[in-house]
Amino acid sequence: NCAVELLDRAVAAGHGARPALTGARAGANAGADTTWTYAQLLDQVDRIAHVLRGPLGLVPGNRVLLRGANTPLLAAAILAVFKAGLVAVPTMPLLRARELAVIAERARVDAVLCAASLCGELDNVPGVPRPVCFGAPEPGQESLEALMACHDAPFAACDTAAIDVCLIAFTSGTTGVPKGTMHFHRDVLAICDCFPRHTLRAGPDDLFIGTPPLAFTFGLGGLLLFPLRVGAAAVLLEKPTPELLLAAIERHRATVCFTAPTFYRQMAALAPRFDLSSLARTVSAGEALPLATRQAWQDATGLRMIDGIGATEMLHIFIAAAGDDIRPGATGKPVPGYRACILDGAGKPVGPGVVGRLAVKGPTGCRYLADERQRDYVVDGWNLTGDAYEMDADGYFIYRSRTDDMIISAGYNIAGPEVEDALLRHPAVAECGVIGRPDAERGQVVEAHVVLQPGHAPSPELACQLQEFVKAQIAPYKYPRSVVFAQSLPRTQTGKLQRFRLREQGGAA
Ligand code: 3UK
Repeated sequence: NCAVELLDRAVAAGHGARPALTGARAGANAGADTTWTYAQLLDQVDRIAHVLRGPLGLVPGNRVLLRGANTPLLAAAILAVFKAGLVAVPTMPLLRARELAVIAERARVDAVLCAASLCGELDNVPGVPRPVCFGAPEPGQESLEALMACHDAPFAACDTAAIDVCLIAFTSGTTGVPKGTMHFHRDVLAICDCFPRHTLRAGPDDLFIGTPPLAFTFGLGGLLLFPLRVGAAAVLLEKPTPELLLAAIERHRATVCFTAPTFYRQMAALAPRFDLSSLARTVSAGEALPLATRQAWQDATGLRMIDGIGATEMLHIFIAAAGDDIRPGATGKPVPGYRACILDGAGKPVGPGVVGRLAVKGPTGCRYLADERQRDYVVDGWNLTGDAYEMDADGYFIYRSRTDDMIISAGYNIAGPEVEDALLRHPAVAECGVIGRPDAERGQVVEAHVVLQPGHAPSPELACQLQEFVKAQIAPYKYPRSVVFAQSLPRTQTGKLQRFRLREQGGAA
């Protein structure tokens, strides 16, 4: 049982009095941080496990939908579901009724634990069980804490098998349709023994912090499973913004930070106002790390970014580089435990310098809830990630784009992220997203959606300047023939640009 390995063993080994999780509140309660030790976390987990198996009447294998901002109680609920032999179905706090209905239906959930403030959205979801609410429930809501108060005895963990499913994680939906991926108890432990040990080299004195929701396996690993596995502590931020994250790093003296490239971009600009001297390692994942962002972060903090590609299918990061292995422009090499290769359209490996489809194999590949997906994306234990990658002569893996996002214009293959990277070097550009817009003559044309830095205004002249700026850096045929100025870009809650939404929006200005 993975929860026992992560938590009960630590307490039994005398680690009980060490801090495990700190909840950093937002809004009016800012500053009222609470910290649970390992022993206190175990107590909360056991109480919730009793509630699940007792009053809620659940039996091993039942599925529990979880919903809430990153807080110690949500973390305890996830561990309790594991410990009780149930299956956690964590959902992103920003999901709306329509998306929740799809998840609840596909995962066939038997119970719901939901933060009181987010319960309203569930009223509109047909067929989900009535939620048990936590964190200041309102009159009429069933209160998890009230039920927990009646149980103070230790909970005897369910005797699960290594290959019992404990987690159904849904992808964050860069393409709009969330896909359910099933993971075993042993997978949860496997990720803890790969990236954090070999690449991050985390230890008990680390303090983890970051933004990804616990419902996103990037956050579940980085902010809960990894810290517990190495005996360290984590700070969970309820409503992170770049400023709040920087302030929390300073206040708690965090050493390891996990977030996505967009956050690092904004944090780099604000970093001089904070004391970030405690930070030792920062991890970027979720989407490609532009060179311009890597450089801005390094200039602001002196830290070399650890880039890592992970996927919900694989649970966590499987290609990365840290320290002297870092090669700007490349994601890195397979994390020990994983193998990776690049395949052509027919499934044959290609040589260095050729762009193809990334395939990975390791201790964690998933079972999809949908059979067709399993058939098309998992071949002989190798997971196709949907990414176009290339390997250099030294075996470093270089990201190009999502396979379906590759732009084909007048016969040329153009990777949007390369054009984005060029644009981000321009001082007027804060954020950008580059897509292929259908075009009668060229098939597709490169179109850049650009959010300007404060103090810059959209104009045809600036659009031309940006086009010339790109042509001066990369092969001129890649320049954006169309430039659209935007106030903001559509992103998932996990920080990923939603290119499909840019493609849906009307054409160029
Ligand atoms: C993209 C990256 C370039 C890539 C994730 C760390 O992102 C995670 O999982 P998802 O299922 O998406 C997977 C896809 O996201 N991607 C992620 N990281 C990178 N592209 N460089 C990167 N460093 O397209 C991948 O196929 O939402 C990330 C840990 C756990 C995760 N679930």
